[in-house]
Amino acid sequence: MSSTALKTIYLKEYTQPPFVIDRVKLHFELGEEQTVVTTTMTMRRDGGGDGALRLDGRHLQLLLVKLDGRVLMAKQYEVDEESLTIPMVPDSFVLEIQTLIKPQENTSLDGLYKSSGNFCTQCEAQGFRKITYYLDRPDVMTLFTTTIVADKAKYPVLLSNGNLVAQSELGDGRHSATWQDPFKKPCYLFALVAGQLEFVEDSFTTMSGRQVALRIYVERHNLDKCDHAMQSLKRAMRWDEQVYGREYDLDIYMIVAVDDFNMGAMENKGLNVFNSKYVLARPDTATDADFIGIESVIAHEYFHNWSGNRVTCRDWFQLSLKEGFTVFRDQEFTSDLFSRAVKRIDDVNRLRSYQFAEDGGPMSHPVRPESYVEINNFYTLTVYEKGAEVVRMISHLVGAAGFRKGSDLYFERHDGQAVTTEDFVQAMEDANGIDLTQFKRWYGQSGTPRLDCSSAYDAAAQRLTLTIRQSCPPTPGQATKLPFHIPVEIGLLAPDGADCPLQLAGEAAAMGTSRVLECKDEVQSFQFINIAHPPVPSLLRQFSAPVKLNYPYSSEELAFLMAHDSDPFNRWNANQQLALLLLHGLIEQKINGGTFDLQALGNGYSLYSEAFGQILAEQGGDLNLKAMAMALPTENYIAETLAVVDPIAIHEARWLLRGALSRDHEALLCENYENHLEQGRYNVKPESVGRRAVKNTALGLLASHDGSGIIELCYSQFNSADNMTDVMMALRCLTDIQCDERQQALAQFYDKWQGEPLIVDKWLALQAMSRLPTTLADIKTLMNHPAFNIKNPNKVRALISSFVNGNAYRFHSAEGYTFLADQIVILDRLNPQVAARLAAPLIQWRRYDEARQLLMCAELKRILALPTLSSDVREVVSKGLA
Ligand code: B3K
Ligand code: ZN
Repeated sequence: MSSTALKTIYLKEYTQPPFVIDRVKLHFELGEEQTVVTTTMTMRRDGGGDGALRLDGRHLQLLLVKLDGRVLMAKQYEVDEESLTIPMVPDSFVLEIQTLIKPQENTSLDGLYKSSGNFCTQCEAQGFRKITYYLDRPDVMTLFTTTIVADKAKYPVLLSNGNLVAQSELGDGRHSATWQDPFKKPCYLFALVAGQLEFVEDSFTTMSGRQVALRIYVERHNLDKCDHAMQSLKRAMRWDEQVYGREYDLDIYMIVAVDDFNMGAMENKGLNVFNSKYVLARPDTATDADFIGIESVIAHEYFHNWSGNRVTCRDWFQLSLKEGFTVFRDQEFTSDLFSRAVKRIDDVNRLRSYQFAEDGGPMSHPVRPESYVEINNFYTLTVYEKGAEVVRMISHLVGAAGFRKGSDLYFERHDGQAVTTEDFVQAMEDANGIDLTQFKRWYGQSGTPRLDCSSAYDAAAQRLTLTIRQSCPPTPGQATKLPFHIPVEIGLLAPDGADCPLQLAGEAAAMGTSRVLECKDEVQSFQFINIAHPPVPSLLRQFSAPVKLNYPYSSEELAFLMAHDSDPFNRWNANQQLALLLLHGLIEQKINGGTFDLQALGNGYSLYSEAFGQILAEQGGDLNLKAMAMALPTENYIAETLAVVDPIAIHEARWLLRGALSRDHEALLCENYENHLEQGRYNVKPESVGRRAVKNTALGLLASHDGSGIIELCYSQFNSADNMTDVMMALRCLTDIQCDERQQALAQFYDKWQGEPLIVDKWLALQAMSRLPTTLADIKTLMNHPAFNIKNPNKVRALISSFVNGNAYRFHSAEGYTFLADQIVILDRLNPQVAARLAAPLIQWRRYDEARQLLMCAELKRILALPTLSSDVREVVSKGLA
């Protein structure tokens, strides 16, 4: 896109497709110089009318158009940058189109492209139109037959969706394979892979007794890193049968790992293409977090087979229909297999650290957006993570059994269809006999709602009145909001720490000790009776809604909740809120020009420190939870709670508090380190992961003050560890300390792993996240290192995204902003999707002080002034400045 005009697409302008494609045959001749694609579509008009046929297409060289076997002359059709239009077509016809493309030159990694010499595709959302002219929209579902022809020596493996129905040798060194997909699908789920790949194989017997072949295709040297992915796939298949009653529907399920990929993975029917980061793992090459991430992404893509493929989206405004629901499904899978509380804390941390910022910034949009310029800019935390929260709230409202009834009805009613979020909610309503009309505002209103809560205890009446007032700040295009339907799960803690039985005024008896209050009005009061002593409310248990909750807790009350709340999420959250009170105090001291003085903050520090000591002293229990309780709020979440963000003050305040805790509890931390050293062979069972998490969190804390022997301890863990989790933590600590061991360890690590791209990414990311003052200079040097390649998104994420999104302390400077803008400009020409994503921190400029605002805006304006700019970057930057 070279002009400055952006074309906006609106949900309200949706119309049904005027044509149906009953069948499509695709024929690919893959070559080094060029690839020729022949597309044969059997089509008919739908819904009357006699309008022209307009097909989407981009960057295509059109070779031939045939209508019902007759070649059309150039004057019989029109071609522009975005489409091919044939003014006159009969009511039903066969259209054949031949296009020429150059996958080897495609650096956008969208459409057909090459990665490590192999051909692969990414068609969601609109990559198929870069392969051939087509009705590239998700509500056009078709039966696909795909033939691939290629040089056999270079591309021995030829894959597409569905079942392999024919193979042949062509005699000239080339061979061909034909795949047929028996399920109708939109073209965004089409996939093709051709290359030098090998596979590991396993099988799965479905609940109805069908055998499914499972294959993971990788480059030969990675064959020994597929086991975890394969086991994860089988666990996901079983879980979806048990929890949702969903069975796999083809005879083969294939996963291909590629190194160059814009996102995590893609759920193409029967042929998932994955970023190798979410497939490859061995104890010595991948961390615990990598193992858990692989299991969750493998499951996510598998779950899409029903929530996305069998039932797909009518249009791209409905993206959260498949993404929000599938994220919810993968979250529940991890909760069931790993630890519910830990998973919830992880997800809420991400939501509050990143999605809240998006929802409060210039790109804020509803879970179901109303308009977009570039759909790829809407694969966001809001559509995915907040979308999952919206599905989770429905599950809170209808309960687990009601949710299953709703999902059964949804899948049964809409199998083979392209539908909307309305259809999803309708199924939940119909299956449960409830009215979710008001609830649907969660799909249409953007912004993070705020709940202001207060309570009043009446000792004479033994009654507690809890008042909840909801509001939602204005967001772009939405000045005012209507009240949301919010499930707020609560409990009340008696002075001895036990949960009070809950009885609302008007109820005959108490029911349970935790319950979901349904808030629908701007202000609502709830009266709990038979409460003998003033209780401490535990609000928003399990984080039952994606909101910002305020309640005037004292430090003592928070310490009390930390110790006694029966809801593990809220125990952790009380810990975070108590730490936040301290951090806010410290940040204020710094901003007011003073020096940090913990003692000037009253008894807050002693309360927190005491509670922290108790956590360290605890024996047994969920060690993963313990590790999380040992961690202070993330810098990004702290920023989220401040009116004006000062990243330097935030980092330094947090660092000071870490240091103080670490000094005051040095002995206990050392004990925790020693007591949780691993015995036996590495495994990723929750207990083992938890032991490493506690040990390494202790190490990290110890490394945040200059205690004696810490460098030696880190360096020795780095050298002796038999697993990547321990190596990485040791190296991460060293990367923050200026010492000889830092240089040695970084050099040793690179020497050892330079042949493994995913491990080199870790090495780059650690250096980008360092708190040392030389970080930006080091990054600039690393950009010229053979380890870096700007065309590879994993490398960009490792070195650049880690820095700008995860190292606010070193990023927020004039040099940091200029550096980022420079990279966006370079990347825009290579890979607009990746470039647009990088702009996220800059468009948040309104959150900072005036000096930073000016610097950030100047960089945004510099980008926007460029004569050529992709629509991806242009949309984000122009909305960012609006
Ligand atoms: N559906 C894909 C994302 C495609 C991104 C297109 N820009 C992966 C997923 O969410 O499962
Ligand atoms: Zn998805």
